[in-house]
Amino acid sequence: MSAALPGGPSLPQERRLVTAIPGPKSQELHARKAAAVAAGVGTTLPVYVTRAGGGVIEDADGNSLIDFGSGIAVTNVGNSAEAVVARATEQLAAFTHTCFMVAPYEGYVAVAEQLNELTPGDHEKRTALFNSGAEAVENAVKIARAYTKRQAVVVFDHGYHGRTNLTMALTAKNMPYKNGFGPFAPEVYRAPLAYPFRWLTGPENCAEEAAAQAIDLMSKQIGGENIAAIIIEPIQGEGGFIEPARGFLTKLVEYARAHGIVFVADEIQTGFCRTGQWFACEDEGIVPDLITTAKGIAGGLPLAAVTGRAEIMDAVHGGGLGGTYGGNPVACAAAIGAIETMKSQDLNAKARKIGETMLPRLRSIQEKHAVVGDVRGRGAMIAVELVKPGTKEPDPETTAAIAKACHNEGLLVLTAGTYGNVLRFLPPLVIPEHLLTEGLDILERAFEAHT
Ligand code: PLZ
Repeated sequence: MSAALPGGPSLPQERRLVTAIPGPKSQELHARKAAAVAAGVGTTLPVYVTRAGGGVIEDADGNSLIDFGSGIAVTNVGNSAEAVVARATEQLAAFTHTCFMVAPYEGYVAVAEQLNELTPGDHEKRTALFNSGAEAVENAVKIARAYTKRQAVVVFDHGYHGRTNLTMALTAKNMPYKNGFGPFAPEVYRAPLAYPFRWLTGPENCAEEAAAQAIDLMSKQIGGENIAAIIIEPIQGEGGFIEPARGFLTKLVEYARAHGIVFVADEIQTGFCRTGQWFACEDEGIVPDLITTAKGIAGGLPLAAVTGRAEIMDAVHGGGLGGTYGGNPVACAAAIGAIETMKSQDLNAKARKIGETMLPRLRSIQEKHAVVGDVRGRGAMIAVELVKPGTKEPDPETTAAIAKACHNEGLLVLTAGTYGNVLRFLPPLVIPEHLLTEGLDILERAFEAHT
């Protein structure tokens, strides 16, 4: 093993290309990957990482790339953030695992207390911890079913909730998530989403019309009294950073309240300061009954949670929730460090500032390039949707070409969307301003070269 220097915030905050992307060492590692790792596990950009921190990722060839991905909205506090490293290291040396269900420890309880306090609503709450986002969503369904004694679950077009069997059923997109992996879990119903850019009658009445259709589906096809949970991302992540038209979420909450349905906000991608607020549903004053979190919660360590109304959470019989690793002590220590960092560095303000820098630049790109159909997002969760000029026909080819051009220039960007035609930007919230600007310059040049 090579004695790698520590990454984290002390890593030089600069873009530096010393080889083609990917360089020879990364290519060599990628050949090893092909021979050793299952082919189904894909890679967006095969540069093999040695260190990361602040707004950069360093690779095995000594290249330093600007990070506009945060490992899919995970390293909101940056990679190897100081407080995360300090607390997780201390915990590693004290003990690594006892299993909370066997012999408990304070870190788990402390994370639950923090989540109960930080999530929307001042009602009494409880939290249960898990390992991944999908596991949190599955458990939210279990809890809602136990509480309501009903079975049906309502999700939305373009929604993403995970890759396990139940969450595949909840996820909308076939390729690559579901194709060939059925049969899927029953009692899952998909309703229309208020997608302003693609709503057939235009964005003006989108919220109202989409809500009416969703409510019609719930009342006529399922029956409100049979629905355990409505699960929705307040801003859809994998679906293409779709902000439901304002008013849509509120109408769903009203329907849920009127019919005793548990309203679940999946804030796995939107949570922890990503959108400039602790949780995206705060923006419309929505108080979910249950909220699922993961990703940004622990600065890169695997941790997830379901937090919600005490009476709902406590409806499950003793021993009904758990798992060997859920709320692992090292992940909990990291979460405490991450939350501390979000507070002390006011990462909500930083996320809003990132949005204020990015949105005007992207709108000016939109003015010059007709391929940009829509620019949208909140805080540091920003996207552009690409279409064939003059139409709304998705343009996944140009999207892929621009992403590749950015990668070649040392800017890591991700794509998303049901049609693969969305470029999404999720920089770490601690990214220095000069890297954000440089990244946007690279993106603009990529649009100039490819459209
Ligand atoms: N809910 C809203 O965004 C994970 C998926 C990447 P896990 N999104 C990234 C991929 O291709 O697998 C996600 C999400 C929302 C649930 C999940 C699932 O979280 O931690 O990946 O299980």
